[in-house]
Amino acid sequence: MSSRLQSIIDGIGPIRKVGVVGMGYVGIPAAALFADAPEFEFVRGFQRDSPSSGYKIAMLNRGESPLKGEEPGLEELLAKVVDAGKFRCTPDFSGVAECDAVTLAIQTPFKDPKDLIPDFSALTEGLRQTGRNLSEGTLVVLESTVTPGTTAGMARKILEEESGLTAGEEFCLAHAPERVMVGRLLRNIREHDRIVGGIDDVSTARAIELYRPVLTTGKIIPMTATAAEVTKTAENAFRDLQIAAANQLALHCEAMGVNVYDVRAGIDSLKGEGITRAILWPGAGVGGHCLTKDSWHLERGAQVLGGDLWYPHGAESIFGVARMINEFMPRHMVHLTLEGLKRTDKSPEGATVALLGWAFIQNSDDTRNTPAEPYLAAMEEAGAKVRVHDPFVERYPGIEVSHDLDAALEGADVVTIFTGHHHYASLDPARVKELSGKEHPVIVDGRNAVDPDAFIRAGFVYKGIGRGDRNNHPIRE
Ligand code: SAJ
Repeated sequence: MSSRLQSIIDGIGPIRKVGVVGMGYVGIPAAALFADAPEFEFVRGFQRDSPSSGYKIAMLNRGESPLKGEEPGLEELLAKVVDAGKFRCTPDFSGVAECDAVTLAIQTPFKDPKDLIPDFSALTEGLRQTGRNLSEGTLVVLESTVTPGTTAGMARKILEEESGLTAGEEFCLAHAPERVMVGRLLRNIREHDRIVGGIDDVSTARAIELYRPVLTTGKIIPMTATAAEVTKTAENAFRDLQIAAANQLALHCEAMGVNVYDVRAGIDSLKGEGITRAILWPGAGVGGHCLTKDSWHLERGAQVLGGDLWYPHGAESIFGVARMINEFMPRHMVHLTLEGLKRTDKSPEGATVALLGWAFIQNSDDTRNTPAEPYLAAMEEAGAKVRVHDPFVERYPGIEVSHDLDAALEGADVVTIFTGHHHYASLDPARVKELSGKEHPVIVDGRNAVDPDAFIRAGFVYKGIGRGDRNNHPIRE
């Protein structure tokens, strides 16, 4: 424990002034909650005045949220803290010098997951700006999801270079990974347990002081900074693994002529204290900003940090295999589509495909890393004409997204359900067939959205993920 750092902090006293770098899905709710806590005097939101995000500064200073979609309580909270003079957003990073604590919530995508090299450019820029204005005794917290080893490694190095101060001696440094989820940003920060990991005990204690006031039912879970980084990346790697296990089971069930959803219900029935199976849902693929990258952060951490990484020689990491299976599912949707067309002696060349659902997750407009994209590319490669429908998505670069379901279904040889939007559960087989104008249109269900028998009775060729019990049904004339 650094007594020098502790005495500097004792001289400063309790955290009163907070800075949040990065006004996005993570930073905005965090800043609003810090500003609403009576323990803190003011909160500064630091946002680069860039062409893509600079507009947020004025919006936030009017108490308006620049985030899309419904976020219960956020607009009201922002208006409250702005009116109370407790929160302001600024592009001027010199204000970091007045802060007792600064959190950084900046995206860390991968340029290309294959080479496992994350794109830390935005985070690096935020660290440099923070370091240049850092005062002695300030606590710096990374909230972004980072490769294990980043906080005590790259981040520490940049902050020390830019400030001339020494982490653990003259300023505190910690990692407190975000667990926000779209649609429940405030609730998650208040109610989820908060992992808080410092590079030393003094930093951990100071970070606990920062986060405790914003938690309601959530508890603080202290650990080291690197353990916190591993926890965050692993909690998403485990979810990706669970989904991959459900997807592999679905493929097995197709091969064995079994309905995976019956099997899933059976497995899920095994309950009781200490017994868990937590089987998730098979589907058309895994998109989003979290699961598609966090396993690679974890793997890279093990490679970069791992000293004697003992693993079965030549065996691929289970998390890497999980990623491969989840990335395979859109290709399996192509296979089911081609098999369906084959049953009606149709070639994909010139076929019309109505692709229902472009968002990566049901009842959302979020399209990040949508698994529908590789499916569309492969079907167009096979010569099909693909029309995309999504009731929530307004636009997507290079893709025309229709909100008119009837128009999308008009003349379709194939109807493919990629996202489990509630709109698709009520598709009427007779209506869909009439719109398609085909004797035996194909329906490919990637999210168990429709009743196979209703469509088979109407003369459709049905194919569904995991539906080994229906995928080779006789075609009704
Ligand atoms: N998916 C499946 N089967 C499932 C669950 C999801 O195929 O059983 C697919 C979805 O269709 C989607 C993708 O996986 O394409 C990701 O879905 P998700 O529910 O994991 O949603 P995300 O990507 O927004 O994950 C976030 C994560 N939250 C944070 O990183 C803070 C994750 O840790 C949460 O568990 C998840 O939200 C959640 O549970 O909502």
